[in-house]
Amino acid sequence: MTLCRIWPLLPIFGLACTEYSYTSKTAIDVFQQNQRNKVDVLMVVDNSGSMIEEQAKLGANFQAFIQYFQDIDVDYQIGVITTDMVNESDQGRLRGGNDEIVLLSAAGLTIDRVAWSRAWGIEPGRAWQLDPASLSATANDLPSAWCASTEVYGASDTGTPGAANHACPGAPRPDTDEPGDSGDTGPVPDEAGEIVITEFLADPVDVEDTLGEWIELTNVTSEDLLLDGCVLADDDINRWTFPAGTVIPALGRLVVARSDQGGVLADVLIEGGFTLNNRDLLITPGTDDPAEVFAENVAVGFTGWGWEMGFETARQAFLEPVYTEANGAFLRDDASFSLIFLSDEEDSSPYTVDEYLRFLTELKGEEAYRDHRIFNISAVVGSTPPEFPGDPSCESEHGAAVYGSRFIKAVERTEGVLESICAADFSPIAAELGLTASGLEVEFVLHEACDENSLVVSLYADATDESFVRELVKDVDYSFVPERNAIRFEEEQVPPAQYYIVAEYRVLAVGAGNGGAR
Ligand SMILES: [Ca+2]
Ligand SMILES: [Ca+2]
Ligand SMILES: [Ca+2]
Ligand SMILES: [Ca+2]
Repeated sequence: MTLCRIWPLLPIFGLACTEYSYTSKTAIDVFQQNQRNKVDVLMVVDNSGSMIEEQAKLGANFQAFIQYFQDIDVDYQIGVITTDMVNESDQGRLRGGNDEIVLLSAAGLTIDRVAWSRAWGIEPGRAWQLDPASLSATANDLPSAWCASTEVYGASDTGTPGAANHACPGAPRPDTDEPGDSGDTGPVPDEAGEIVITEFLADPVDVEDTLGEWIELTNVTSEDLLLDGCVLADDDINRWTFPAGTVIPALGRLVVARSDQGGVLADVLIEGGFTLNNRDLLITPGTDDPAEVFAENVAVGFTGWGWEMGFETARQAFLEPVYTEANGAFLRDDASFSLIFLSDEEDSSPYTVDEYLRFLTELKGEEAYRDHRIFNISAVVGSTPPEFPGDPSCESEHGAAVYGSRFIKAVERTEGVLESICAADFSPIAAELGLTASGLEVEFVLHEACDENSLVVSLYADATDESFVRELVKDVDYSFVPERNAIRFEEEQVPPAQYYIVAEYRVLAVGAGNGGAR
């Protein structure tokens, strides 16, 4: 039997050749794994009630999500918006730069709370400190009471952890008079007020955020106070309890730090990752501590409006002036675009799915209608139709989800990924979403009807004989899908970008089948 020469016919993607022998015809198909160099990802995360566990599960799986981006060196941008069309800080605006610190008593009362928004203009390497003239738990609710510290304590990070704050006049102030917009509607009366949050460093530059973030608390009473059972929390993912016996001295300060390696003399170390969000609207390969920023940004809270409008907020994200002013006109012409919905409700947006599909597809131009690698929609929603109308699509330990038929229609039309919001483990889901966004191909359709038993699949690093990697083992390294006459790779098996996959097989005679599989 004579096989046709593969080389030097390579590197022609998708080249097929066939030759005849006495008894059968043999085909050789050559595929090259795809390479997407740039990917823009917009995640639309439901911020209505009942979504908090799902947000946390997604946030914890950043590494699974970007593993394929890292493997093939994709230049990625990941932004997050909510499904909320009512709150003015939402409505399609990218998340990022919002966070809060809440100090709770053992009984759960708020001792003090400070929420900041992206409009504060928090820059890397600068602690934000309360003006000594505003030393109270209510006065510190207003952005105008805060300024960036101008005193350097480390190599370059500023702040006065454990020491008196300097007066604010002359120092950079927040660019807003609005209180933090991480879900609150204005200054919140603090119920106790004996301890005041007086300074924090959210984005250190001298060391990693995981090592260098800290919070300064000030006791404004003339008694030593015991912090047993007191909690530091934020509006969504962070919650940490002070160790027993922690005392903040009368009229003194306490520095709570994430490690003792940040150049700060810490009184208490936070165990378990209390995170202060940076002002990153987009996560990119250059983002410091991207997993933390991702977790904070997808933790969009649960106080959003009850009519979830994911398609409409996605549209608003690209309408002026929001697109340029709030979202930095982030889509790149030469990048593919993946839109990912995460919701346990049906979409309530005003227009038809077709209208949204047309608007979103046109962001990437004519070609995006034909090539879904350029634009696709994935969804983690209630993914199976209920048996009886009105029943939930699925239920998890965190509640029930409504069938997301509008999202599913968009997923099917753009060949995205559909996953269940009720899944217990989001790690494989995050990996699958990342795989789709990466543009790597998982299935290769053979050009001739393949006799499965004769199939030999080999992997090459490039278009030379010498780059032969190995012969792949069926049902171990790949599977054959008779229904589609295709070889398929599951997550861990997917060939690296730009590698060549060479399939040799006997062509089935007309009328023959693969063991009756059809
Ligand atoms: Ca306060
Ligand atoms: Ca200080
Ligand atoms: Ca941070
Ligand atoms: Ca936080």
